[in-house]
Amino acid sequence: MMVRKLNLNPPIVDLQHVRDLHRLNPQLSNDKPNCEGLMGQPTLFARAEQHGERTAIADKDCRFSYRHLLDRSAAIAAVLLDGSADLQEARIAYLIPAGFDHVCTQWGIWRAGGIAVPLSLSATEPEIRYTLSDADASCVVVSEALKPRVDSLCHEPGLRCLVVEHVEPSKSTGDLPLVDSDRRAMILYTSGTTGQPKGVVSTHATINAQIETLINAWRWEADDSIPLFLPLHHIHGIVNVMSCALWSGATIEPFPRFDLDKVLSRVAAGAYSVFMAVPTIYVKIIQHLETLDEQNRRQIVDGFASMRLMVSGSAALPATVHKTWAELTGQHLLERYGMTEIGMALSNPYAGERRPGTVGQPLPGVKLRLVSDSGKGVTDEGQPGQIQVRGPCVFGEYWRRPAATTAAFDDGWFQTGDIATLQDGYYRIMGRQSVDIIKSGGYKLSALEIEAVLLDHPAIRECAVVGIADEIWGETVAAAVVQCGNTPVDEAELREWAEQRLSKYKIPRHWKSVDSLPRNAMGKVTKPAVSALFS
Ligand code: MLC
Ligand code: AMP
Repeated sequence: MMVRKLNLNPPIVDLQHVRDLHRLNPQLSNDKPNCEGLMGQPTLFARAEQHGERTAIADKDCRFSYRHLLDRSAAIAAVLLDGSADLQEARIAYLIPAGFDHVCTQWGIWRAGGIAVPLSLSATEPEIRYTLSDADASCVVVSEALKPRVDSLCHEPGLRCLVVEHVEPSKSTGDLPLVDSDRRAMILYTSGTTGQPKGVVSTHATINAQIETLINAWRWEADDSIPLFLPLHHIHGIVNVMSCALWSGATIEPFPRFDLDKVLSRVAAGAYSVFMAVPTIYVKIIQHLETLDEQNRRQIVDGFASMRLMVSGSAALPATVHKTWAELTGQHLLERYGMTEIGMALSNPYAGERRPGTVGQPLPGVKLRLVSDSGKGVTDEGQPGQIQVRGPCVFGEYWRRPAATTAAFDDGWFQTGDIATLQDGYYRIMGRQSVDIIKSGGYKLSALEIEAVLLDHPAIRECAVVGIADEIWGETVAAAVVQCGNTPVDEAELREWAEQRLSKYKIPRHWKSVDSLPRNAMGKVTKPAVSALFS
């Protein structure tokens, strides 16, 4: 894969560009919440000052206070600045497991005026290379243990590599820049209906708005405690869990990944008041509980029962799972709907009926409408329409893709591509417009991206990737392949080859070798017919 030269010199903030963004998404200016921080630093840090000695992160045997976070992130900011006054929105990527160093790095980037680009711990080298190149990152911050994953990239001209453990605690920090809330803060890469992932750019104001609406709707408190096991290159883990907790003065217990036994032993110990996960995790826990003896099961169930809030999102929670969970624990899971580009948009009520199979009502500050195929607003009960959203939570732009940004908005409304109905005051997600988007275990995958990689295999002439309904994963990836020549393509060899190029969760679980792909009269592959091959 080709990589563009990485740029050492961060660009000057383009104020005209900021103004253009506000024109495209007028809500960025109109509904701006009160998010100016003390002394020009983002609000999160002013709040952290107030939380002072409270425990922010309980990591194995160590407890880190908000004061520790502020001190350490200032030291990291100073090293990133390296004598300059302001990173001026330079893109700083980071590959660090959940924990103290992860948070301090994200905060350090923000405090130095940079744009945070979190990398996926599951990413392969070509995927990391793509992200660094697309974001035009000037620096990658990495934990010592993960350094081998980026070693080969650190020779790229213009890319600085920084091992986070090497940042000296005593480093004098000097003045940190003033960072206005309209400045760009984060780029999250998301798969879409076009081949390669796109960077979703959020400003500090957008992120603050995404946090504040959840703090109010779900009544976050300083006494809350939450496990953090979701990946930190996606909005669910970053905003809903990590940032909401740290905004509130609550405590996070980080895990590098979802480790069922470790998480459940802490649940049994009554460690948490809030729990947020994707539906796959609830299904996995239910299956696991069935294998336990009564005493162990009871301890875990009691731990869940005593929590004040349990949330499910990122994919549809089957009504049967909602019901089973309620029978097991007495907890009615609060299902909500969101997206990288818009934060959280719909939520069942904190107080009030949480209706299984629905995603509730618009969150405070979120304006939402349903639009039919013909472009008309849907007003009739039970009629489907595409969800469109506007408000201060909505992102500003796809990174360096002005045409894609323009195409994503309809007169200031972001077009989600998700179809919903409204009945009895509750929204219900009915599906997606695109057959090329797959949701597996809460991860959004692009069939086109996976197809493009598979087509690079010398033995594959054609292929079509689809999502197949699955009880645990929601959907799993399946690939129909037409091989070149007569030598059969070996599935194990294909898988191993794909593992060098794609994150494991993108690799097809089902393969089918076919003589030709089903196509319509226009010669276009018909994805429903491809799905039928696997039924
Ligand atoms: C892991 N595997 C997956 C997978 N996750 N395969 C398909 N889809 C996935 N999502 C693979 C592993 O690599 C492994 O492969 C095998 O499945 C079994 O692994 P496991 O150990 O049993 O699974 P685990 O590692 O525990 O992962 C499951 C999971 C994880 C659910 C914890 O997928 C996860 O963290 N998902 C959350 C994603 C997320 O945060 N999405 C939010 C996007 S933001 P092998 O070959 O080794 O057997 C968004 C907006 C919003 O959507 O509204 O929130
Ligand atoms: P992402 O782009 O990774 O942020 O994923 C966002 C997508 O996840 C949305 O566009 C929806 O398709 C899906 N999604 C999120 N929450 C739900 C939910 N509660 N029910 C159904 N789909 C959901």
